[in-house]
Amino acid sequence: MRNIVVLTGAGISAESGLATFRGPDGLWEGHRVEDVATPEAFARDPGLVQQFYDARRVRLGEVEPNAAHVALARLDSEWPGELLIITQNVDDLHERAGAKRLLHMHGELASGWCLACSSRFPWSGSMADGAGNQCPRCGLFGQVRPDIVWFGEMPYEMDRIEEALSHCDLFASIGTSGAVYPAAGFVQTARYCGAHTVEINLEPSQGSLFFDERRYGPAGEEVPKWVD
Ligand code: BJW
Repeated sequence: MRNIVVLTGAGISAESGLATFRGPDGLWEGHRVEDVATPEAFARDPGLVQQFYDARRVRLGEVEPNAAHVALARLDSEWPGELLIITQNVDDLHERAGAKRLLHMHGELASGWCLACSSRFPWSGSMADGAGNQCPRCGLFGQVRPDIVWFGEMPYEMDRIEEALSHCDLFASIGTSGAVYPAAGFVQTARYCGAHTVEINLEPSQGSLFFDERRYGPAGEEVPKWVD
């Protein structure tokens, strides 16, 4: 066993205090994620969408990585073979725990994207506040959007992901419901290419039948046990 790919979703950050999307607390002020995380929603009501991400950016400053993030960072630092952590999460808890071999396929809360000049840059403030929404590169106001992959948009680094999936020996999926593609299909790609597949979740996901091994319980307990 040499090459490992780990896919993470909102469930790995739940014990840090960040709400998942489709759980009982998965609504933001009555909105489903499918209603705010789309280019159409942003075109219709940019203020609402900016407030959704502003609130999550503020919340991110109040939480810490948990034992599952720490265990994966340890795996990253100690594993001698290839390893790639693909997170669907837009939080920065993996990197704050020390993970290095990591990519954010759905973007990052702490990144802004200017629609006027197309540049991307670190972002920590509010975007809903028009006076604060100034691109640090071109200087225009009101053109910075969250650097987040919404429904209908192409997730980041798909070529690198496909390449890693095609030659991994072990694929682990942690804390994701398997409701959103293309990430939900990664287990089938890895399995087709010969990998052993493991699911770690509170309960069986929508794709649970595609996994060779299933471990059910809180990520903060199950991930350290699996890494050990
Ligand atoms: C715990 C726990 C604990 C709780 N311990 N576990 C095929 C069929 C039909 C539709 C499509 C299709 N292919 C594409 C689509 C369209 C669409 C899609 O998938 N729609 C579905 C609703 C069907 N996909 C897209 O539009 C994507 N783009 C795309 O496909 O481009 C074209 C393309 C084609 C071919 C190749 C490549 C590309 C883009 C998707 C963008 C998703 N964006 C969001 C929001 C933005 C980020 C943000 O705001 O944060 O990303 S949606 C939201 O869902 C977010 C998440 O990353 C994503 C996944 O959610 P996740 O992480 O699984 O969270 P939950 O809440 O669903 O589940 C949490 C899990 O944790 C649960 O299972 C709990 O049990 C568990 N859990 N506590 C362990 N303590």
